[in-house]
Amino acid sequence: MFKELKNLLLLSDFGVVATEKILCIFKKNLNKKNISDTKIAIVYFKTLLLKMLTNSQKFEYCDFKKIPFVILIVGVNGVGKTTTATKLAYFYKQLGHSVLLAAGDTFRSAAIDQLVELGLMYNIPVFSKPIGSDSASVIFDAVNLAMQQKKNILIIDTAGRLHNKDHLIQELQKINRVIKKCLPTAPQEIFLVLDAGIGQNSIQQARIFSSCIKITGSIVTKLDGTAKGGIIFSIVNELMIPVRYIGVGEKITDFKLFDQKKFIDSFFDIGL
Ligand SMILES: Nc1nc2c(ncn2[C@@H]2O[C@H](COP(=O)(O)OP(=O)(O)O)[C@@H](O)[C@H]2O)c(=O)[nH]1
Ligand SMILES: [Mg+2]
Repeated sequence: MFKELKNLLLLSDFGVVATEKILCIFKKNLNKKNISDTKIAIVYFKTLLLKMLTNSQKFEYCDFKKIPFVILIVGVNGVGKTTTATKLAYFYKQLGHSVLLAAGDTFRSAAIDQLVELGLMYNIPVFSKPIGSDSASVIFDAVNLAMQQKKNILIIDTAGRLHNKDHLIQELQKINRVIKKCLPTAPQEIFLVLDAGIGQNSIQQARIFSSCIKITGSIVTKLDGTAKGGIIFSIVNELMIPVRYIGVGEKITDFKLFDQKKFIDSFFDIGL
């Protein structure tokens, strides 16, 4: 059973460190609780995983009364930031909130066009400036506009250049400063977008970003692919970054709140 569980965790992208930690705690507790029946042990294993996840999955629920509620979307290129910013905007719009999107990635014209097109498609207003504009000035104006128009939520897409850590720190801190200049309590959320498809590399990205800025949650994308999603466990348990939403496809509605219980159950679909 231990060997099977170890294989299951490793094949599901939990990574070596988390796998060993989980199995070690599991074995100790089995002895303590005197469990010898395999079926009971597996049920207990699932409970233990859920408990480990829940203990670290701590965050405050969004208080949308603080208008505008500002959400900053960060992450490296290609992980799905722009798509996710739009999915999130659509998600909140369906709940009845007024949402504004801001095209903070001003380095590539394709990035601005992508957000503007998505906004048009789903009837969500997008604030943008021409390519090459200073990203901080786009963000400054977007926060002011959201305040003027009394929008409930402002979602800011950013560029994902990760030249080096110093550069990243400077850029993120500049954005943070600019937002606070307009609205000292903002951004209320800083969501880090991570691609489940790149497995353990996501952990490294999460480490770098959380050492630069206070990440309040992560959104894990591309869980519809071959990725088994075990990295979610490390993001939450090891890095203490709560996973808030997941992306499960390219369509606007392929987006869900992260459900811990369903997540744990999904690993046992194979009939263990
Ligand atoms: N299959 C799948 N593809 C996704 C998901 N989220 C984003 N993508 C795709 O990933 C690619 C990069 O997304 P984009 O939002 O441009 O990434 P960015 O560079 O971080 O802004 C696009 O082709 C998206 O359609 C997801 O949850 N599942
Ligand atoms: Mg983008």
